[in-house]
Amino acid sequence: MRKILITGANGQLGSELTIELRKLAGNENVIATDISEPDKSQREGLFEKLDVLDKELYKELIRKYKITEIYHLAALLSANAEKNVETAWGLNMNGLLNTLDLARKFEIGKVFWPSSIAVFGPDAHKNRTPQESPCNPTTVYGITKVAGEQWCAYYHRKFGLDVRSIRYPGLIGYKSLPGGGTTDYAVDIYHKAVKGELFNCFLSRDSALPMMYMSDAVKATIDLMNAQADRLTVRTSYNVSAISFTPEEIANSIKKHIPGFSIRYEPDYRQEIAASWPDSIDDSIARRDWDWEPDFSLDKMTMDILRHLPNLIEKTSSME
Ligand code: AKB
Repeated sequence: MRKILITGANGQLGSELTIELRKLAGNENVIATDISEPDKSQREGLFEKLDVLDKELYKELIRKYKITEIYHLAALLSANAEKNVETAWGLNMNGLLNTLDLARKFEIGKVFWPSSIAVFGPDAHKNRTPQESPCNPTTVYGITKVAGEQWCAYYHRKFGLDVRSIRYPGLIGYKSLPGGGTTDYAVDIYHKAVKGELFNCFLSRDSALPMMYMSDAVKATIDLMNAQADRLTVRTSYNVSAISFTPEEIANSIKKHIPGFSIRYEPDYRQEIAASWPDSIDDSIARRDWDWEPDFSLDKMTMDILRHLPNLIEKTSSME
């Protein structure tokens, strides 16, 4: 019997992954946790308030629900981390170490932890960055991801813990608001477009970044967690790739449906972060090891978001 605990369940990925895992494992077998109050996506099932730095409470919940699988998603993203260096280091590192240590002690069957394209820095290949590239990030977030990957590999090697990980590109969903990442302009842009507002982009028009639609991210996570352990050759974290585009390209994709949409470019400190990351990623190892394949192109994603987001915004504003 699977008993799943998710940390950071109110976040962009957490809220959608929780819904999918509940469909697969049953509402009564998925315990969503977050440091903040449960949001609307958590109404359907079990929810517990948890600060992942509170190891005693974390331990109690694992014991109480007889947890067999953990998805540890609680973290500060890149742009917020640059503004809160010590908090980011404390949360991103100690949150992971608490998870790995408790998983080992309670013999948790599988652990998932998200890494990021932020592990790469200016010395990595810009285009189709290979799995085995130098990992010399220039951001505190990237440093926590490189160290985290090494901790995952260590716990796997030393204790046999089945911890699996993906280097996510920028994740784009319409169900939750941006969460302090550099790639989050590509979430906000759809909200502004649907509301008929001008979008001020904090990146420059030609700043290409690897990106992925949320439904592909959820699929990748579930596929990796379902893969046979003996097929997995990477125990740091897998490169995965779906789409790559610039702010100008996503704006043009939106303009096909909303011709009046306008964007202004006002790059700030986040442009420097974006410039240190790859433009696109080579994910051939993930394709080989666990048959990874994305479904969404830029235009397909835009169509899907613009089909659903207006209803969601209408519903939210009528509830306010
Ligand atoms: C961020 O922009 O910080 C994240 C990431 C690429 O990991 N979306």
